[in-house]
Amino acid sequence: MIEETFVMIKPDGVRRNLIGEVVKRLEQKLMTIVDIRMEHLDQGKAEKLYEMHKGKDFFDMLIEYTISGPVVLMKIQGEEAIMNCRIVIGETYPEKRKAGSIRGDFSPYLTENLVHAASSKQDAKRELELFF
Ligand code: FUP
Repeated sequence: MIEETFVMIKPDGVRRNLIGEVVKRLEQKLMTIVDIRMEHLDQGKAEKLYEMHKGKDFFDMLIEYTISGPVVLMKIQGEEAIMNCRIVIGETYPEKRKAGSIRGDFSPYLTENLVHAASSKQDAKRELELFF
């Protein structure tokens, strides 16, 4: 089933000139970018994106990192796009990441992990409404 989802290249991905790499990997998985823009998120928008983590010990650090530079916001369309974009970006925890995923190939860190992708249908809808 064709779905739409939200993917964001985080500030470290932009700083490391990995925009093209991320876009290439999404497109080679047949995910289509239907909208894209660059933005430097303010604290309010970053806190909305990560509202499910409010109150956790890593929340403040996560927000500070998310607003540390411009990000690339993308609306992605494709077959089972929510699941397939998650496969392309890789696992949350470094010990679970596989080589061949973006996080697995480019980030050894838990927080600075280059890219975000919505992890459920509800999150995809909420995040797309927040940014597009
Ligand atoms: P993910 O969907 O893979 O980005 O992971 P989560 O929604 O669980 O977490 C959001 C972000 O918080 C992740 F990108 C990494 C970061 N994080 C931490 O910094 N510390 C933690 O203990 C858990 C997550």
